Amino acid sequence: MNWLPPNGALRGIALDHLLGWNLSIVFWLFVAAQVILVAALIRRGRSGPGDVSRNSSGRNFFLHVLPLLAITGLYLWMLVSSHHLWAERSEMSAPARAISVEVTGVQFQWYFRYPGHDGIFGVTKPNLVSAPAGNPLGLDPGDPNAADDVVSSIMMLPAGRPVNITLRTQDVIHGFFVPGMRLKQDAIPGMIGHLEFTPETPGDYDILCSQVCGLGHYRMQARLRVVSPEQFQSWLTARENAR
Ligand SMILES: [Cu+2]
Repeated sequence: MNWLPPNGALRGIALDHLLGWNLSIVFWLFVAAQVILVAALIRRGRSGPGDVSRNSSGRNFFLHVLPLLAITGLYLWMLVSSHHLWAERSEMSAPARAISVEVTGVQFQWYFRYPGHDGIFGVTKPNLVSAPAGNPLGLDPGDPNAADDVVSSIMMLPAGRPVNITLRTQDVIHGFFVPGMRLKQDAIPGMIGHLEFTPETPGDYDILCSQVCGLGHYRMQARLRVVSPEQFQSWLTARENAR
């Protein structure tokens, strides 16, 4: 899987391996289907025209039922193993330790909001949304919970801590895509999405939009910076005090 960008998330390598397994299984099933198809055509060609009485009723089990059962078992394994891994990745073993971030897609930018000291996201109102006035998410100044909210255009995260993402969009469908974290989910208008992962390796990662969301789609990019817990705390504190 060396065509994938370097992984920085917990269980990311396991996901890559599963992807590799699934792709190779599907590839060899495809090859086997083509071989069987060609072999059947050759056999039928040799038996001559009009000779359609040959059937395999006595060998039904080995020819039909057994391969069907084997393939069903294979697909069940793929289903169960991927669900198992997804549950492991999303598992919030220590919810109190998880850090909450709200991700909002806007044509053509990503915004990241941290709830601040109180741990509660303040109320936002669509009629207050104004990027030129410095309030791109429409934070309500009348709500005390909004007073310490931090809004950023870069996503800062501490390494080794689970992240609980709330995903929103202000206009059209956007796709929150972080290849380095093996993360991809659509933000749907009118819905709130949830996504969990744990960044492990400090560094910079690309955040893209995976849905063609308009003329500026190509430049809808942001940066995820994974730093040490101390660096993250000092960044967050500086942002909170700046408000
Ligand atoms: Cu977009």
